Amino acid sequence: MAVRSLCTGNLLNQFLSKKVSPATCIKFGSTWSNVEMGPPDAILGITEAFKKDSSPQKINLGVGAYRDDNGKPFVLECVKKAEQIMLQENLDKEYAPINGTAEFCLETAKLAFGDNNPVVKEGRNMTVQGISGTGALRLGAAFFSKFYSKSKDFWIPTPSWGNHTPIFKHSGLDVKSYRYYDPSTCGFDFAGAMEDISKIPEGSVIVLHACAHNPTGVDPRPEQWKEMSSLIKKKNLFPFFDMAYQGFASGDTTKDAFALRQFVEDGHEVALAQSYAKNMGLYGERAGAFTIVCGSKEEADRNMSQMKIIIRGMYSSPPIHGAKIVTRVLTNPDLKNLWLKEVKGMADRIITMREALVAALAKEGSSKNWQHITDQIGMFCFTGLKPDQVERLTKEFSIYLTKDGRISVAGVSSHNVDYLAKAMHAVTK
Ligand code: IK2
Repeated sequence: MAVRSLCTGNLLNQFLSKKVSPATCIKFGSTWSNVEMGPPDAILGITEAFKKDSSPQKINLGVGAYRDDNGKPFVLECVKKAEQIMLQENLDKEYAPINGTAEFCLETAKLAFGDNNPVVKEGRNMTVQGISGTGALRLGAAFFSKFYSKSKDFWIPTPSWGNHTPIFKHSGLDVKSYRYYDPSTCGFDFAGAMEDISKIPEGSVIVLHACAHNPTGVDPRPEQWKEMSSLIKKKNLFPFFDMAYQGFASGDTTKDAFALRQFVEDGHEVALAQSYAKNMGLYGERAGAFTIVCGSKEEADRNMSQMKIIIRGMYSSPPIHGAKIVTRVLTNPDLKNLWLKEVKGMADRIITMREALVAALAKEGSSKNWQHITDQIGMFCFTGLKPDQVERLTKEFSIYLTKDGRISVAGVSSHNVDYLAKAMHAVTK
């Protein structure tokens, strides 16, 4: 009976005359028989391969998740304390408002733009909770796709976080790219970026990593950001910031918000996606936000009403637990101070590991210039390793990283840094 309902026509006739088996009939006759196996995710697929490796020395430098010096996932103390408070409050599990709670959105906007920024004081920020940074980007993309009439072109840096292109394309936007990284210096191609930006058609959207650029770890200097801001203004481009690492780059949340705040001061109407995955270690809680800086509160209210319609049709309302943790941490002065110390602690450990890796490479006798490892900032380092060298690292040393030579420095520890340096030297000498 199952076979009869699954296959039709010639296939059914062949089955009835016993020329094909029921299994074949179901396989080729089923509704989804034309769905091909997709490739594993470029980043998350690495963890799957890492898990299967039985080497005791294996290292996972693929995914961007912070690890302590013992290679263990790290739950921040401020988060644990916030959760203890929440447990005592015996909270309910009611739905959040469509756009997230007002308190979460206000605190998140204050963190990005600054407590006394006129944008927040005048209520010109349309801020909604997003499902972490990815969800925030996706909401922004949906809003631009529907309401931004000047262009459908989103210009991202080369290279950019691998998920930017699918997120924007999924909303029907066109993704184009401008020069950013210079492989010859493993640093920022400022001249190339400025030249390309000057050629982007007016009205286009330009995507900027606010700090700790992923995957390169290469950020513009403050004076370069200022020049980029005035060119982007002159060209009438719309700056769309992705800030997934506030505090994680330098260890200072104010310093890491420099570019965003500079653009706002320069009079840009910016869009912003934020994430608490890295800086509060809330990876799986999916807490983030999307903001558009508007011309007035009234305009922000109108945008909000439309954004709520988009969210309602997508997932109705956001998850509550992570957002409640964030709100507790940011509104309780003791917890906030503890958080700021813990973010700095994570950033400092990463900076120390960069230095340790360069020192260990020198000790191995590497004559290559590895200075870019310490020049770059944030969770990732674009090592400059070529695909064949990456392949050797994985095959011969059980060290897992993305094909483009990116390593998550958060996966380096005082226990594995010498082994990593030895392996990097072996494949580059
Ligand atoms: N935007 C950027 C630039 C990011 O790097 C991320 C997080 N990426 O981390 C995974 C990896 O590259 O290994 C995000 C946005 C979104 O992160 P989330 O959705 O987890 O908040």
